[in-house]
This record gives sequence, structure tokens and C-alpha cells, in this order.
Amino acid sequence: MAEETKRKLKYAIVGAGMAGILAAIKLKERGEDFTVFEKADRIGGTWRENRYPGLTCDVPAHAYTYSFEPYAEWKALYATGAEIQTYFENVVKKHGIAPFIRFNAEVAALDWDEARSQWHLTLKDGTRAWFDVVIAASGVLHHPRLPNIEGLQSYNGPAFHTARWDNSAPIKDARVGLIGSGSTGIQIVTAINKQVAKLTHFQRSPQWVMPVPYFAYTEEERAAFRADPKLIDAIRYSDEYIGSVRRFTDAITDLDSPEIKQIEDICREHFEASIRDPALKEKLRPNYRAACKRLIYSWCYYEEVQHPSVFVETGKIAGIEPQGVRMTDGTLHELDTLILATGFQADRFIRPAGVTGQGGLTLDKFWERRCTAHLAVAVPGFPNFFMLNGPTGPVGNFSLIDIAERQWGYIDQLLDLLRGGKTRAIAPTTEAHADYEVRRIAAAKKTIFAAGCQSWYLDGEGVPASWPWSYDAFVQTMSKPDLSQFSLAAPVAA
Ligand code: N01
Repeated sequence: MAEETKRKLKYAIVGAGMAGILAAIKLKERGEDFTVFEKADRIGGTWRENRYPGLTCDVPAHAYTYSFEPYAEWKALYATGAEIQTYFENVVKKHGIAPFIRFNAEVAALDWDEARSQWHLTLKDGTRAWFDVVIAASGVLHHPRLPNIEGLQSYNGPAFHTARWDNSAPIKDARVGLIGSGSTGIQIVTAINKQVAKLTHFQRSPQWVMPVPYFAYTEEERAAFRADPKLIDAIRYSDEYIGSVRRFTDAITDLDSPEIKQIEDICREHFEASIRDPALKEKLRPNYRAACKRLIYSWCYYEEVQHPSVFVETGKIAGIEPQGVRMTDGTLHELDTLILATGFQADRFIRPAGVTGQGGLTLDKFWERRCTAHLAVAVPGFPNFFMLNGPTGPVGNFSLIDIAERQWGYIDQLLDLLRGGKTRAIAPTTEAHADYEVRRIAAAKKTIFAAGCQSWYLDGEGVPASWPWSYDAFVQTMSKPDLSQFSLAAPVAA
């Protein structure tokens, strides 16, 4: 039998957001040969694209960092989008990642060549190159979903999606319309309500709101964090934070658990105690279980929505006209600016890039029914193709950086087989993935996300497209690949 030889691999990382930067740092540390392809002219992904007023990450800032890059400079318990963008820019600088990134380089196609055991990558500008491994770190929520409302194009004033914020649009002393009451819409209410003449918030579904504390870090505290990063560890690895992630995943995966009851009780008490006007209270009262949609973590929404400038419109939108939004009861809300906080197409992942694996199988075809990946990181028929924050991964009110790091730990062990020459190509078997999907879908249908509400967590058939088990089960699964679930091509001959 031929002896195995070590291989120097070439890696393509798609996307220079949080996950792509992580992969780049890890590969650089190992002295590997990699290129990051970024469609935009700056790093940052979601934190580059979203610049709306009030943008804050609702995961405690010290828990929303790479494990190896604690950050002493956070201004408050929750970081703003701009601060997080600065954090990633600092990390990229510190680790010398920029020279490895090709900006304005959108990946248009990836084609697997079985004979070469390589991916042929094509950029939008036609440039082509070969790679042994592709790391798809292209993010989840990056393709805006515009509402399908008649007349949207006819509107006279500025109308834009929240991820395409228009700084020139009138907000101050203006009549502003805001469609959508997800995490984004709610944050915008809290940020602009005092500036506008009137804010009409078009709310199709009310939200459950989890009250959270908010406080600023003092300069003395930041100095202490700088001097002793263990103080940061004490926060991010605290029972309070990790415990909250555990309780959250226990809650969403067991509808009879004391944890879900506790979430529901806290949200209901917060709601009952906070809204003073009975009419507004009925508008804001959700008719589904708490945590079915992504929970709003907020220290101020209920107070801010009661500001006199805010009108919550719960009627049905008939259409958009040049002057504003027309309701089915005939009311016309005349507007100066229309903001579309209507979310994202959450089933795109690396698409619109066309990805073609073994035997001409395309990702479009493989994902025709639903987007899926084995344990959220790899796809049968697509060898040496790995995803960070891919379909069926954990989603909820916790740090996706931690999720990506653990997925990287798993992927890196598979890459070791390629590096060591044990195989030229590795992909999950169809059988292992089918078994995973059967178990995952059965469990997903029992999670709170399937409890009778609409959200971007659901696939086209209404099944939650997420990891349906506990955080600890995820950590355990990611700690070591079970190689019986993978098919390995022949070793690399000496
Ligand atoms: O989007 P969403 P998002 N007519 O899909 C409404 C992360 N995030 O950008 O609920 C009228 O949640 C839609 O109504 P309904 C986080 O993971 C995190 O707010 O479907 N309304 C809904 O209210 C989050 O979950 C943070 O009935 C229409 C809204 O638009 C994810 O991003 C901050 C409509 C869309 O809500 C996405 O959040 C921001 C129509 N035609 C985002 N179409 C934090 O960390 C849609 N809607 C805090």
C-alpha cells in the first residue's frame, strides 16, 4: 500500500466577517497557504453592513469576542455595532490578516474536480484559481428581505432596508415609518423615537421582551480589564453567562422545562408591569409563546415605545403610495422616510455563488427542499467544503462567535486528515447525514421555535432550521469528529 505523504493545502475562505477572520487567524497560526475572498471593500460582515441607529449586540460584550482575543475597551455591558466593527478591525490588524484578504472579490462559482480533488473557484470578475479546501464563512443574515407590499417602488421619499441605511434620509423632526418589529425594528424605535416628529411603527406581530440590565463600564474598570484579562474571563466564563446559555438551550428544547416557564414568567411580568395605556397594551400583547421568535433582550423598549412620538400601527397594510403607507381601513400614514426592518433571506448562506460538488450535484439542488449541512459544518457530495455558522447550527440569544470557534475546532480535526495525507477528500456520508436530519427534524419540531409563530428560524416547511439539542450536546459533538460518519477518498500516494 502506498505510504501517506503530508500535504501542503491551499485554502479559500469565503467571507471576511467574524467567522472568516477566525478561520484566517487559525490557518495563519499554522503557517498554512490561504486566501480570504471578500465581496466588499472592508472586513466585518454583518457589523460592516448594519449601521442603523440603536444597533447593539444583545449578547454581553465580553462574551461576544474570540476566546483568544478578550477586549478591555467595551464601553458598556452591551456593545454597539460600531464598537464591534472596531474590535474586528483591531483583531485583523493585530494578527496581520489584511494581506491575505482579497477585497471586492465576490466568489461566483465553486466547482469540484474529482480527478484533481480540488475546488475550482471563479470570481465574479472571471478570475479563476484552484484550492484544496473551501471554508464557507459567508454569514447567515446578509441578503435583505424586502417586503412584498404593492406600490413600494412608487413611494416618493427615501425608503431603504435597515442593512442599507441611508444617512441622508430625514429622521430628525421627520415623519418616519418603520415596518417590522424584529430585533432590528425594536432597536430602531428605542434610538430614534425622541428625534422624530412622529414614528409610525407598523407592527405585524408583537414581541416578547426579556428585561436585561444595562450599565456602562467606567474607565477604571476598563483599566483593570487591560491590566488583568482574567477579570474578563471571570465575566465571559462565569456561571452567570455560560449558565444563561445552558438555561436558554434547555428552555427552547424542552417545552415543559422549568427554564422555559421561567422565561415566559419573566417576560409576562415585565409586559404587564411596564405598559400603562390599556389600548397600547393590547397591541403589544403577543399571542404566541415567549422565545418562539427570537427574544428581544432590552432594557428600554417598553419605556421608549410609550414616548408620545411613537404610534404603533397594528392594522393591515393595503399598499404603499407616493405619500406614505395606506392601511386597509383607508388611513394614509404620510411619511418623509420609510424604513424597512423586514429581516433577511436566511436560506442563502454562500449563495448566490453556484457550488457544484461530486457528479454535478449543486448546492441549489441539494438544498431544494431545505438548507442543511451535516452537524451544520459539511455537506455530503461536497468534499473538502466546510461551513462556519452553516445551516442547522445553533441559533438564539447567545454568541455565534463561540459557536464558530467550536465548529472550527471540529473542522480543523478533519483538515488534519487531509494535511497528514490520510485522504485527498473528505465529506460526510449520505447515510450519516440522512440519519442526522431525521433525528434533527424530529427534535426541531419539538422546540419552542415550532410552537406556532413565524420567524426566520423556520424553513419553507415550517421546521426550525436549527440545532435542536442543548448547548452541552453541541459542545460535546464538536469536540471530536466521529469519522464513521465521513467518507474518505484514497490516501495521498507517496
Ligand atoms: O428581522 P426579523 P430583524 N409587512 O426577520 C416584519 C439578528 N439581530 O432584522 O414577525 C409587515 O426578525 C416581520 O413581521 P412578522 C437576530 O438574530 C440581532 O429584526 O413576520 N411586516 C418582523 O417583525 C434577529 O432575529 C440583533 O409578523 C413585515 C420583521 O419584519 C435577526 O438578526 C439586532 C413584512 C422582520 O424581523 C433578524 O432581525 C438585530 C411585511 N410584508 C438583528 N415582512 C441583536 O443582537 C416582514 N415583516 C439585538
